[in-house]
Amino acid sequence: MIRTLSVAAALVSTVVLAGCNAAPEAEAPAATEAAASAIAITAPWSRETSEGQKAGGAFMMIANTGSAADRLIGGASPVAVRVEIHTMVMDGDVMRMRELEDGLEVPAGSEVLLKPGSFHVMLMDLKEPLKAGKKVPLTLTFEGAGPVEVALEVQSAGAMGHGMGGGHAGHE
Ligand SMILES: [Cu+2]
Repeated sequence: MIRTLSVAAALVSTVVLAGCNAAPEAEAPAATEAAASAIAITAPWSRETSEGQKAGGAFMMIANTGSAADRLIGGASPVAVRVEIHTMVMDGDVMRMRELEDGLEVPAGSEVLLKPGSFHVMLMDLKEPLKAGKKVPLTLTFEGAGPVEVALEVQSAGAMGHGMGGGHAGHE
């Protein structure tokens, strides 16, 4: 009888110890990971800039495969002092860029295309010109999904993007 009890006590203490050891690893909730994987970015690209050009646009397709809307709220890149999210608006006969102060919504289960003449990410106060053929790292920050890293493929000056109806750059 006594013997049985001590075996039981030993088992209990083993379980408790195992529980203590496992505890510090229980961090990132699964929901965060699910949200992060709901955002998928395809064909991120940018256009080369000339010497002295202060800003450059970045374009891509952002898909949200999740069941909740997400929002692109900012970004960062080593080539730019800051990164803004812009849209184009008509001002009389002239199209002008405007910063989206509240970011860009990507509705649940849909895609938003960032392209020349429409929504785009703006690399502000470039530290160096963007050169065709180079890859430029860009971190995009989403309200739900958090930071998402992409590499912008820098295309030649006249490029309109891959397969978006604008044709490819004529040379190369
Ligand atoms: Cu812009």
